[in-house]
Amino acid sequence: MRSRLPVFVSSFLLLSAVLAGTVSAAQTQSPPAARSPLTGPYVLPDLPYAADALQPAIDAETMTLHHQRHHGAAVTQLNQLAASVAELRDGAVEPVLARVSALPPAVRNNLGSHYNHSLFWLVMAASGTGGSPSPELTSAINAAFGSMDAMKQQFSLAAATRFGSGWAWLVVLPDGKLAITSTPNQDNPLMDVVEVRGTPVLALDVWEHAYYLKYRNVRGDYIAEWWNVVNWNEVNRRYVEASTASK
Ligand code: MN3
Repeated sequence: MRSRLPVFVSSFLLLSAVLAGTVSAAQTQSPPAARSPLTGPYVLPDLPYAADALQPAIDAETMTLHHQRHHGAAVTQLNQLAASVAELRDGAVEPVLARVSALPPAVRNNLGSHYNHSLFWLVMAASGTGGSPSPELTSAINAAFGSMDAMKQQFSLAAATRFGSGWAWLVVLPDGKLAITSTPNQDNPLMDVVEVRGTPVLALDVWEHAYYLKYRNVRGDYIAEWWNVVNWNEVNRRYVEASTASK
């Protein structure tokens, strides 16, 4: 035991120096360049389908670039940020989003991107394989919006009118009701910086990188086609999970 003492003492001194601000936390970690999506706490998830599976709604080139380059870049950035932001070291997502206002803006952008895209891939499926809205979800949609068509119209409008880059959401509010909202950039309804907070059950990425190769500037056509690849089985599952948690 005695032989471990010097290590303990030097660790203690280093920790004291970090707390005192004389050594930055970053200096105690691997240099950022050494981190990658394969070695950091955050990992780029595989797509749950082939890159061309959602055609014609989403073309294979867009899907590959979107997943590998855009989502991939956010994961790489997060793993670099984890060197200096203690909250990111264990790969946590939801609890960090809930207090993101207290953290550097890069956390809001990159952890938002990672959460949003990870969800986006899952709430889509090849046309004809995503099932349909469950009786429970349908009944909640009817209660909140009047009908499935009215919900789709309101969601599509939120997506179409989001100025610049952002996302449209169907969320379960803390009181268990459904609502539609949209957020700019990579913000999402789990963050403590948005107007409407809730648990997302459906998400649509309306950044230009999500549709420009195929649809050019016509975001409305992308939104209309996208409804054909919604994975209702996953939305149903998330609705049950979120509405149970809100009770
Ligand atoms: Mn995107």
